[in-house]
Amino acid sequence: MGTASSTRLGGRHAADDELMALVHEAATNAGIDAVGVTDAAPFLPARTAILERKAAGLHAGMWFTYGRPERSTEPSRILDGARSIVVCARKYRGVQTHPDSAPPGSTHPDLNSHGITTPESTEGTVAAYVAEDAYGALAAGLERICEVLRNRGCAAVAVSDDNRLVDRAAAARAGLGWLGRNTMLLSDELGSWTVLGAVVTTAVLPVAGALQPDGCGSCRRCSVACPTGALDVAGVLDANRCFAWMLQATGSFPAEFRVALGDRLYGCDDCQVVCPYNEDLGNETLGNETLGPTADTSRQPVQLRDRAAVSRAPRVDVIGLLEMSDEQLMATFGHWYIPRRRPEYLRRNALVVLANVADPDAPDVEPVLRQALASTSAVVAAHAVWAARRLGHDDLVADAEHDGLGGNDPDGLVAAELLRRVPRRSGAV
Ligand code: B12
Ligand code: SF4
Ligand code: SF4
Repeated sequence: MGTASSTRLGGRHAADDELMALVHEAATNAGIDAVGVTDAAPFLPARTAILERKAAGLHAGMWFTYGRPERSTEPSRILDGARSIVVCARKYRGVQTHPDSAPPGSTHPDLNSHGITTPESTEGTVAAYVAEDAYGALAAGLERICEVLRNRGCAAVAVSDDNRLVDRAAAARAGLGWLGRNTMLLSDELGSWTVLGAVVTTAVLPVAGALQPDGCGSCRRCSVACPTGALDVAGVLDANRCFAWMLQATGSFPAEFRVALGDRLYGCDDCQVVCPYNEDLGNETLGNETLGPTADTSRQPVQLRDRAAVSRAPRVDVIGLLEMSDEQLMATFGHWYIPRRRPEYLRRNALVVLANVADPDAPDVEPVLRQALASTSAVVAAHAVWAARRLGHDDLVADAEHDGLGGNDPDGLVAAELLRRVPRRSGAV
């Protein structure tokens, strides 16, 4: 069983402290907000949790750490002779838009270098971490720490959001926070708007950072706010119901969740926005200030469904996205996790958002629907059928059928959409 408590303090050397001081200095200089150290013992509770979720089908076929749990919970598989893990958290700073720096070839000059804009009415929201290169900045910091350790003759390997390590379990064991009801690593100081990473090393470092007690208490805000009920069981996420996964999965977007998806284009932050530990980013406008983290919010209405309240969520114009060529789209959004690097999946997400948010009569809606209905991608054409019908543009579907819609439909995706009953937007004729 691993530990984060100070078990080696009695035999601690000045050299340990000096090395840790250098590690902290490297981390701080790289903008890392919290550092903890744990030993390299396997993460057995996490392995059990992964196996249980797989057995229950809650992983929805995801690979990541679920693919080979015996590897992702065993640090010595990352580095032979591993003795310690330096675990780091970096808080993302919120949305920084740079309207003047449009990517080359962008059809929408107001897209910034992260492809983010704030257009009039056809906008999709994007998870807050995407507004900046949170993982890139963290990875640079982890590399600095590796250099410090290698300079002392120790081997060191950096991992972050990598299939080889369960980051949250490592962070919790290193004392960086507790695992919340929403499964996020949370702390009093940083909340959960953090990305996590680790340096696995052969150095024997003084374990630092005591295990933090649960801070959720009787709070249930995240469970109540989750639009799909993915967090009904405390600390257990049902990925089949989680938008963050659905938006990254291959195939058709599950029809039963398309309307509930609302304007989410990439990722979902709802279970973090409502968390009282995150009040500095996102939920300050929700009007729930009087509720502390231990308040019982069971079935109390959370006003998150007013998407405007998520005032600092990054946004992308989905019309602009749908107008882009494959090359433009990948140049602008290629830093996102796009399944199999296939632009059709981002277009799929954009069509569902378009159907949920666009004014059906807006002049640029019809052209992008026509273009999508004519797509050679069955995924795009199928979701265009749904979007057109939801927006009351059945005539466009009829035209497309006349022009050979579904000609390239090996998996029957378009055929299935043509048979589906579509919930029409109110106001759409
Ligand atoms: C697979 C994955 C996903 C999947 C599944 C997430 C899940 N909860 O299982 C999907 C695609 C849905 C996803 C979504 C998101 N993810 Co993700 N994801 C991962 C990944 C690759 C593996 C996670 C994992 O191992 N899950 C397996 C399960 C068993 O572990 P766990 O989720 O940590 O669960 C622990 C708790 O449930 C706890 N537990 C068990 N029983 C109980 C009971 C109670 C009562 C309690 C309180 C706890 C508890 O023990 C479990 C094991 O430690 C990690 C990166 C990595 N390599 O670790 C990133 C990671 C977890 N994701 C991250 C982020 C940022 C996100 C999103 C916020 C992105 C977004 N905005 O869309 C959302 C958040 C959704 C959410 N509430 O989790 C960060 C989290 C940072 C943090 N502060 O916690 C990570 C660590 C990436 C990183 N390196 O920064 N993610
Ligand atoms: S990310 Fe969204 S859908 Fe997933 S558990 Fe959190 S609130 Fe629910
Ligand atoms: S919203 Fe409440 S229950 Fe959910 S993670 Fe935050 S403090 Fe815990």
